[in-house]
This record gives sequence, structure tokens and C-alpha cells, in this order.
Amino acid sequence: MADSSFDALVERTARCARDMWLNGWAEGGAGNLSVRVDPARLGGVEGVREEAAWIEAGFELPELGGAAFLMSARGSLFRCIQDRPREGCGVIELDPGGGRYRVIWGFEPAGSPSSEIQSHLAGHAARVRAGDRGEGCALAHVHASNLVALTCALSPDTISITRLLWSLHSECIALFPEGIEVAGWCLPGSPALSRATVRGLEKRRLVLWPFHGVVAAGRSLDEAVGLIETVEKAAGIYLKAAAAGGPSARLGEKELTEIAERFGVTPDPEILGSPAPGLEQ
Ligand code: 2HA
Ligand code: ZN
Repeated sequence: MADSSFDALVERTARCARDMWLNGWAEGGAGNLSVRVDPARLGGVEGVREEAAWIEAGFELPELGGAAFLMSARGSLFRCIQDRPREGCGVIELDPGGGRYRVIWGFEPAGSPSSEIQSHLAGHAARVRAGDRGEGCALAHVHASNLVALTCALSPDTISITRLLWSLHSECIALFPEGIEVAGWCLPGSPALSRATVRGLEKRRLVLWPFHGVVAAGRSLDEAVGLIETVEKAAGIYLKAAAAGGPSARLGEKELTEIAERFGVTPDPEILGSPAPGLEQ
């Protein structure tokens, strides 16, 4: 059984951040993450602040009233969180109405939560509405290079990119049957980006930010990272096939339906039933 202590959660989170950096998805201060944590786990933890001041969030998320999240710090280096976890991340707790938060651990010595805090919290609220509500539920945002390259090369939409990725590797439709949502381009850290992310996360666990990166949701951070590995790999396969003059062969609707049946998943019917213009075999 996994160690459920707060220290173990921080350690697993820092390892995931390092893995994302090793994958080349978190250059410099790029990337941010958040993991839901039961505030009771922080009882007796070194460095906990009992009387921190409340900060107006500027938005209200009643679904998250009283919830707490371990979150990466603004500008944190994913490469270094393992070395200095109390600097690279922190814990924020929301008030019962979900309109204010306070820092109860970390972000030392004078840091603050991720610049994408609004997308993270609104994204968690969307996942709660979609049924993901437990401790450990996680969101990760990284600059996954193959996926970003794909948005530059193809300017794809939700249907065409999902069909493309499903059609290139036999396990994609099994692992993200609800597809990957493509948001419109939005300014990093903006309320518009948060709204676009929420629209995607209400239905799916992956949202692509064109010319920027990807957001993945999971019931654990490991699961979210695994999802990114899967789509990022498929995007890389496309780029390799394109460099070799292809892809000239793809899995079609018949094969995709067979795979979905074999794995017992229900793919988004609109995506499965839509020929993706210019990308279909
Ligand atoms: O945290 O990646 O989108 C830096 C970013 C913002
Ligand atoms: Zn980013």
C-alpha cells in the first residue's frame, strides 16, 4: 500500500516533476501541477502555518470549498523541486465558499502559487463535476514538445487531432477514449485560458493549449503524467512518420471500434463517427 503521509505525497510529486523535466517538457520555469490533499494530513507537519491570512482568489469555486491542494510555485523549476520541496511547491487551502485561499505550507521563503492557479483550481472544479473528487486528484500542465509542434504544423481541432492520434497507435483510443480537447489560443495565465481549460476538462482529461502545451487530469499525478506520455508519444510518432513522407497507413473506424470493444471503453461517438478531413485514411 502506498504511504499516504503528506511527506510521501510531496516526495512522489517532486519525483513526477523531475520526470516531466527529464522528458523535456518543463524547460526553465515551465510547467505547473496541483494535487488535492486532505487538509487533515498536514496535522503535525513541519512548517505548517496555522494562522495564515486569507487571499481573495478573484473567482468563486463552491465545489472546492474547504479543499486543499499541493501546488507548484510560480516560476518553480521542475528539475529542482526534489532538492527544495518547500520552495518549489506549497499547499493552499480554500475557504468554505471557495472564493478565498490561504497558504498553509511551503512557497518558502517568499514565493506564491503557480501563475496558472486559476486554470488549476477551475480545472479541479470541472473534474469534480465530471466525477473526480477524491484525494490525490491531480492536474499537470507542461510544454510537451511533440504536441506543441503538432499545433504549429496542423492547427488542429478537437476532432481531427483526436482522430489522428487514435489512428497512429493501437492503444490511444483505449487510454483516452474521450479524446483530447483543443482550446483556442489564449494568453498564458489568463481567465480566458482558464475558461477554455474548464470547457475541456468537463468532458475530457486532456486539453491542448496551442503554441503552448498540454493539461492532463488524473486520479493521481502519476496517472496524469502517464496520460501525457501516451499522447505525447503518439504526437511524436506522427512527426516521425511525417518526416518519412507519411503517414500513409492508419487505423480506421472499423479497427478503432474493435480496439474500443476489446478494452471495454466507450469512445466519444462524435469523434469516432466523424471523418477527419485530410487526416483520414
Ligand atoms: O509555469 O508553464 O503556463 C509556467 C507555465 C505557465
Ligand atoms: Zn506553460
